[in-house]
Amino acid sequence: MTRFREHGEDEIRQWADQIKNGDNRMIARAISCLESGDSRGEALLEKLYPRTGQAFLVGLTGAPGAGKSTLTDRLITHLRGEGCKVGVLAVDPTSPFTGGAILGDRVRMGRHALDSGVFIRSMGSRGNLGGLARATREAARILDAAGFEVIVIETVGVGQSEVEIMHLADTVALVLTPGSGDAVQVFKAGIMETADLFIVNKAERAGAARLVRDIEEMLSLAKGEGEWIPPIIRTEGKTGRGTDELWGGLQKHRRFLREKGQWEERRRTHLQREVQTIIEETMRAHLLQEMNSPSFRKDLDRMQIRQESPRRVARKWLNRLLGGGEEGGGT
Ligand SMILES: Nc1nc2c(ncn2[C@@H]2O[C@H](COP(=O)(O)OP(=O)(O)OP(=O)(O)O)[C@@H](O)[C@H]2O)c(=O)[nH]1
Ligand SMILES: [Mg+2]
Repeated sequence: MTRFREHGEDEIRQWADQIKNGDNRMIARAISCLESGDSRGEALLEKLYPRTGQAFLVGLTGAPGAGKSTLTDRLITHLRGEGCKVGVLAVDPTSPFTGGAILGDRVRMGRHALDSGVFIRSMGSRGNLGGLARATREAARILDAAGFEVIVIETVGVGQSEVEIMHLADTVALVLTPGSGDAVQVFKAGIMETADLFIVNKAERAGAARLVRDIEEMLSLAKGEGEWIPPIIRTEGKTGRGTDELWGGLQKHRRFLREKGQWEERRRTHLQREVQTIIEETMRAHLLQEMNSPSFRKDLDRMQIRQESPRRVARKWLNRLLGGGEEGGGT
């Protein structure tokens, strides 16, 4: 944080202007900074933050190979037809690749590569999920500031990772496929509740109708009066069939949230969660550092010979972490 000053204000301002003008190369550089922890990323975000909050953030999740990228590609084409700028962040928590495109996505969405109204980026984790979620959220903000109106965040899998990533989306769509046993998995993992839309992709396959019925059944158990009832949308990524309905469903959900006052509420919840996460991660890092100190090892010794209790030691270190000073062992 103290390195802020090293990069001139001018450099950051200029860079921010280039991003606001939609310069995709500078956007890419900014995201790289955020991924690597380069302090210019944080400085840029400070500058750009007032400009953000405009984009519609769509989370697209589902099992590997469900067709998320194919559908995203269809959605891009559809939205470009309406003159809408689209950003895509393909997040793969299991992949160590960052900075470029994961090969498959380059193939799947590559035809938009020369369109400056489209920005596609793959983001992988270098082992730390929290870091990936943060970088993704911040990358979305860069795109938002650059005037991308719809930002699709594609993430793979079923588990903690995409639940975390989904906490940054306004609308979450879950992609399921016939015959994969997905629906049951999803139900068990409690992911049902986080989905605002269900997409049954590969709908040309036998078993699609059955999958729709299964989802309907689960939904009827789960949802209460007056709440948003997630639509089930059949798509065929391969042919593009259902893309209109998919975009229609996303828009409808956005309208619903706005009309019910849930749009701002959801975003406030996300902001609170974001701050909480930053504080928790920072505190944890400090704590682990403190626990490596000779002073903490002395406390360990004292606890072991029963001179001090764990609670008392914990309180002492908590006070220190919270800036309560060196109260010693007397509290
Ligand atoms: N039969 C059929 N195949 C489809 C359909 N949509 C996509 N696929 C194929 O399914 C495969 C996986 O599609 P992707 O779009 O890469 O799936 P993904 O969910 O992005 O996969 P990961 O990013 O690896 O998790 C590709 O070979 C697609 O061509 C569809 O509607 N029907
Ligand atoms: Mg994909």
